Amino acid sequence: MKKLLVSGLLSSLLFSAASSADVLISERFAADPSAHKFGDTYYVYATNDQDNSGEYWDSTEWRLFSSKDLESWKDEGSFLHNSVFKWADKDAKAWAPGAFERNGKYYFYAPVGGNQIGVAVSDNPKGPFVDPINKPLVEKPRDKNVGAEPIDPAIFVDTDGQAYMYFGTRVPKVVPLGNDMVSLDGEITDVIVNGYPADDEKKKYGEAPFLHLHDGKYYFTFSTGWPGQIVYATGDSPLGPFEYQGVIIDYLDINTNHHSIVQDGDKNYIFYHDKIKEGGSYYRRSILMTELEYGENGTIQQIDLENRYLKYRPVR
Ligand code: FUB
Repeated sequence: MKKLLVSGLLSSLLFSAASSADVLISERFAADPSAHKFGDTYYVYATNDQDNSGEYWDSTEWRLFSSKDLESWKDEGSFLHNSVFKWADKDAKAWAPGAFERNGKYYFYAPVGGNQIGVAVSDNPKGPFVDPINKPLVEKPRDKNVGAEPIDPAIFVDTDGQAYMYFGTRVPKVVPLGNDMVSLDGEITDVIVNGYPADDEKKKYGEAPFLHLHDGKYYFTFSTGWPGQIVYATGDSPLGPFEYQGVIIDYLDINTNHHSIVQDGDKNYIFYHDKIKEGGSYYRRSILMTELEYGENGTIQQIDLENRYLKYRPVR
């Protein structure tokens, strides 16, 4: 009897650990999750690693996944090809996207190749998307101060309605967007992060910026490089400056990392990629998600990578 009780307790403990553990959102290889909740559905816009050459991130289309409950996931297919951008090179690589919903329209921000970011719009999160401006939203060398590579766009809209796009490698960049969400409304400036761990180049900004607001503080999160930790810095304005705080996801056994955060009521979730699935590699990555928790004084608790319980459940 005592034994039964103990094993019952153990399995319920295991079950509750599993329910907050890492969920694999697809059996397909995909990366660079831009996760959102639109209405009652979660969507993840992603880089399509399954169909690249296996030797580089050279897919030319983006993939979409959806879920009603964050437990079971549906593959919505390759919903957008770079050919939607008529000005783009036909072999231009479809890299880490961003997305945003505003006034019933869905905006998709996409690095095409390493020098341009395009924007596409749709009435439906699954598309079809069209290019409303017929030119890159950001382009090197057309625009000043885009940095080494204008890639990895992420959108944040502040409480006053002002939208910002974060992007860039090696030096993080930010630019205000117009109310139409498809024009720039100011200069591209550098995002300043102070207080990095003492002179450790590896801890500095690499790529994959993201911004969110929690309890009145602005959290600037990013990957520190190749390989990268996902770290966070906080500030009093979406434009910074930010003060380095610590690590959210430590180095994984892979040369890139890329994340996004979904706020859903009082729950928060982090989506990221790893090469954890069988057959995985630097170019064949898998998207995972888990709960993100805040500690005291607005700290973010580091994700426990030792005890990941991986599961994948398709929508039937
Ligand atoms: O998927 C190609 C590139 O790898 C992304 O743009 C980076 O963020 C890195 O994840």
